[in-house]
Amino acid sequence: MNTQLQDLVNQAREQFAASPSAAELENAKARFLGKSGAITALMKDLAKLSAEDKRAQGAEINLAKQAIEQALQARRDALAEAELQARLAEQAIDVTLDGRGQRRGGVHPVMRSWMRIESIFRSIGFEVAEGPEIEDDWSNFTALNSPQDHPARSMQDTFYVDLDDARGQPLLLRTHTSPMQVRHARAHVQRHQGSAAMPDIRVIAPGRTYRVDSDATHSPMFHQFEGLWIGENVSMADLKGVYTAFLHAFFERDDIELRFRPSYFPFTEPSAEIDMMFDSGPLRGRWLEISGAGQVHPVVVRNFGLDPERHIGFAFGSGIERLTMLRYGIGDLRQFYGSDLRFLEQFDAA
Ligand code: 2U9
Repeated sequence: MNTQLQDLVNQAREQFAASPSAAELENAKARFLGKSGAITALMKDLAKLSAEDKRAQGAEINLAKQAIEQALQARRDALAEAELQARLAEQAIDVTLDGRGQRRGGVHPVMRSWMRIESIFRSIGFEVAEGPEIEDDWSNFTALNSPQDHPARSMQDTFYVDLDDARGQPLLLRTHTSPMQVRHARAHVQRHQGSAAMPDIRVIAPGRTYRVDSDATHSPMFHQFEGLWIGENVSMADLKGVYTAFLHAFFERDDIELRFRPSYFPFTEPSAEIDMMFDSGPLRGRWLEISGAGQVHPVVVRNFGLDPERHIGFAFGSGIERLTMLRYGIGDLRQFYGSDLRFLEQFDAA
């Protein structure tokens, strides 16, 4: 190969080696082997030579062309290999790492209480009603004897939803599960319309509720359950009997005393706060507020579709977090919502 061709081959090798990517390598290739590349130009010049020189020169150019093609292929292979290695390094997994394993989940302490409450009340003949967390104004307030602009509404400052329902009523996050009780009671009354004697309404409504309230003992979202028993001869004495039986079962002990303190709720009259006291243990001798309750207000009974002169009964409402805190001796409500496994794991075997 003459020195001119040898120089060309060397130049090609250098330029290929200096091409850092496939695209740049293709540009370098075009400078030698492309339509207006150096080798192609030499081929064209052959036309001017005699047949003998053409053969000799042509053979040399072909040698040079083959050398350049070889160098090109070698560089292509090297670039592809480098790219593969880079990708492998980027996606490398350390197969010597320990596996993540599978942890067993546990039931949240508030849910444990919820489940206990349902099973205790079912065992004494109550149904369980659950329903929506977004309610309309009538079901959450008006049906429960808190008409619009009634000052009692401010006892339950609530979250309004930026929408009205189909009838133009404001929608809100329920402040208690009472609207579910109203719905259940109305359906019960309709189902037994026309029959000689209506079976008693006996139902609890557990669920998430919402209020504008936040400190160590109040959370904007909390769980409560409400109970309702309506019949023809159901009294506050029955309320005391039912609630005492519930507390004995819930805390799994009988040394619990109860007292009713007069109070006010728009949906009950008379109304009471229920306090309880343990006769032993660390909380011994302290009255603890545990629930609100009362005889269902005649306006509410009428909203069930019943005659309040004939149908009477009681309702109560208790916070599930509060009961859970007393059962396990938890001091701060916010621990329930912190998702701290060290806290939650303590209840796995409870
Ligand atoms: C209907 C009629 C009346 C339910 C009641 C309370 C008193 C009460 C609070 C206790 C702690 C809610 O979780 S809490 O903040 N509840 O004080 N609730 S009487 O009365 C009803 C319910 C349904 C149809």
